[in-house]
Amino acid sequence: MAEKKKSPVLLITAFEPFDGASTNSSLIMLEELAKQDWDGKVVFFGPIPVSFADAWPIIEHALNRYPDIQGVICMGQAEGATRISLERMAVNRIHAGIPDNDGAKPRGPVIDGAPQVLKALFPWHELEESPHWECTYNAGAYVCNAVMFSAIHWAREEEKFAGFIHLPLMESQKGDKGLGEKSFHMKDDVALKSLTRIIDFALESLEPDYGLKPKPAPQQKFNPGPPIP
Ligand code: PCA
Repeated sequence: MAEKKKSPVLLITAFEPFDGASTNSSLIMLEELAKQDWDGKVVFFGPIPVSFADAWPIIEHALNRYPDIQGVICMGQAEGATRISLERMAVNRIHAGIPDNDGAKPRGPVIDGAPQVLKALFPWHELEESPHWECTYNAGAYVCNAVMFSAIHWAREEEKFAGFIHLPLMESQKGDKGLGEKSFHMKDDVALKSLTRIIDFALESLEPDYGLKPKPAPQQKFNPGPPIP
């Protein structure tokens, strides 16, 4: 009998390089993560353009291709970070300090009329502590924050889950002239092992038993009553 092909429940994305760099740590990690066996539960998608106009529509289009998808985790690079940052909130504000890869430098709300702040829907605060990751509360006001805000907004409407992870530079990026030599560089294998644990945790949190979503009420037993004479 042909086995039903598994459909993924979690989409993970990463960005292309930006601001004169030729690498992006999130894309390096996406490629490594995609080589691992996730039992068909995770789909990896990238590179996402560093574009205020195109990034979220491209991710949303990808999400719509998978009928069983429950959540999305977007990853981006944060030069200067010394740990993996599990972002816990996004602000409804765009304030680009540098142009995006389309040359745009917009300012204004991410989504008109939406709340000022949206909280990540993965319960990162319930993940065990590690020297390699931490919960953080400022995803900036550039493309990553805008994508995070849009992803959470989508997830709330669709009753799904969304989160954002910023990654430090990786050791394998040393020599990229578009990045600061003096910035902290994390060992690639440390980042990969940490992200593997973080994604496993995200998958656990999507299980109905974890309790993020109310369980469907048990079916009422239908009592047909005595037969009609
Ligand atoms: N980092 C940028 C955008 C793309 C990326 O990887 C940011 O933090 O907004």
